[in-house]
Amino acid sequence: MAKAGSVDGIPCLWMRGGTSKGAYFLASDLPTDEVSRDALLLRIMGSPDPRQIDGIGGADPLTSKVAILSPSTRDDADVDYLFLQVFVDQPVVSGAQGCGNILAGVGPVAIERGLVAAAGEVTPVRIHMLNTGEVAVATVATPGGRVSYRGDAAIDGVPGTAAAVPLMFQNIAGSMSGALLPTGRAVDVIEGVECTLIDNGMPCVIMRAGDFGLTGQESREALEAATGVKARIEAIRLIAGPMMNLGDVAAKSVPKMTLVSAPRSGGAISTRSFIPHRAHASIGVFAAISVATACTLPGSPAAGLAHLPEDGRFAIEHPSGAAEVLIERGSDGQMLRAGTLRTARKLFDGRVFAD
Ligand code: NQM
Repeated sequence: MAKAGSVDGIPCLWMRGGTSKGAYFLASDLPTDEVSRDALLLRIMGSPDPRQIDGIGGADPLTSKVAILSPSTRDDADVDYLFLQVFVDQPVVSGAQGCGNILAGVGPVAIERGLVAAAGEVTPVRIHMLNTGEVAVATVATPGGRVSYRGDAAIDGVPGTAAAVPLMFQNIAGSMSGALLPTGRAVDVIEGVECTLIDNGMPCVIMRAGDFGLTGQESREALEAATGVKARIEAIRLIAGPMMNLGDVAAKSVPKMTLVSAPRSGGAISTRSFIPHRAHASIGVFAAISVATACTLPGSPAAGLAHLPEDGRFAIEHPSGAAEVLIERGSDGQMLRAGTLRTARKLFDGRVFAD
């Protein structure tokens, strides 16, 4: 086995997972000590540097991501998955959030690397998400016992089609905040703005775009250029963090900040998200599930704008289309299950160098 940082390089799969891209490693190929591991990952991705010119990161938070896989420590899971966000322009590696897009690549990688055996035409892979402690089930196409990335599933934000990777989740409410609504309310007013502080897989603050003088249809570039709006949103985020049991969030990538407006393309609601300082090109998986859940909370900013679907399938509109998520609630309103459909693709399998 190659030693981390050695001249022989480190085995690495570079994958698209949903609308993100990242480096997938086996934990056994990385240092066990977190300080050494994080220093190595910064070096590999080329951070801190806005261009990540000396690394493989894509100079965008959505393409500066890492998944670390290991055999599962739980009986009800096949593989453990740790997600790490490698900040682009700061020397920070954070496990303080999960990622449902990078999750889409974990099942295929677990099979490619022999952690899970293919089982027929499709292989269900139970993934223990170490960041939040929950188990997701991914279904991977494995015709002839090999992972197939080809297929006819399309997701907005990714050109073309690929094999579907359905993802199902249970018990994700309060993933990092301890409760679906960490303040116990569907609406809190922060800095004069009505917000829903919610965590159904991802801590999110959901506000009306109109309360910031926006239509909610702005492009990613226009949002990134709106410095006054961004400063207001960041002031709200810094107050919301402790209210969501996340502590001081000044240097954290949570909570995500999402602006909602009425749907324009037949979906349930329209969104523009900050993750938290760059505008998202689409929307995160768990953020979309959290937004869909907020749409069902009477009196919340999202509920006032949403068109609720009858079948639990919410099309969450975003800057590059829509993400469909499934929400199932029990008769008592309890969250039962959530899910979505993603695709993933192996882009490169090789060794990455950090000397
Ligand atoms: O919410 C971006 C992404 C994500 C995270 C981010 C994600 C999720 O789109 O589950 O997928 O929120 O930083 O990859």
